Amino acid sequence: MDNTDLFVCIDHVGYAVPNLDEAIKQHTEVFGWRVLHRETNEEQGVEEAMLGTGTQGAENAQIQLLAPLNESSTIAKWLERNGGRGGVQQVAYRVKDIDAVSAALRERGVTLLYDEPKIGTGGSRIQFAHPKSTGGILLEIVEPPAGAAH
Ligand code: V0V
Repeated sequence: MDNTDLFVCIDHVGYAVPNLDEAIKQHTEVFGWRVLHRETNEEQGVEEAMLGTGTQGAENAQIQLLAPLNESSTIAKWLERNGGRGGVQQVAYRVKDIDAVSAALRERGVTLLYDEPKIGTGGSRIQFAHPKSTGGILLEIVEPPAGAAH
């Protein structure tokens, strides 16, 4: 796989937030985003919302609000380290073939967190690169579900 084939675009930027409803209120009423999708992901320990603009659908880059589902959630740990305040927790790159991109990244020395991709927003397949191997950014790679407008 050559360099030009790795990523399609930025899929979303993930913000850790202490309270999902309050964050949604701010991002919709102040910033004018709209909630495109909301779900709970038990495995990832998050309650989340995907935000987009009124004229754009999920094919465009989105904002992902991530609130902790419980105290052992990775988002709870992140917030604790950040003095309880929200902030950018991750950047997600969209890919067409997560298995091929994962293999290419591993070959290039990037540390991926999972042996196999896990299930993310809306049935997508997701994988993460550890911040220690990306220059300090928690990088998600996401393959949208088949049939999604991506
Ligand atoms: C930790 N570190 C980070 C970081 N989290 N650096 C940048 N961005 C982050 N988000 C740093 C931390 O400051 C430490 O640096 C070092 O990494 C190791 O810290 P740690 O105490 O081991 O941190 P943990 O235990 O919180 O684990 C970090 C990892 C964890 C990345 C392994 O957050 C993880 O498993 N993330 C992947 C899953 C995830 O984020 N799920 C929630 C989103 P020093 O102090 O050693 O220098 S779910 C989602 O996105 C979905 C469902 C979706 O998009 O579809």
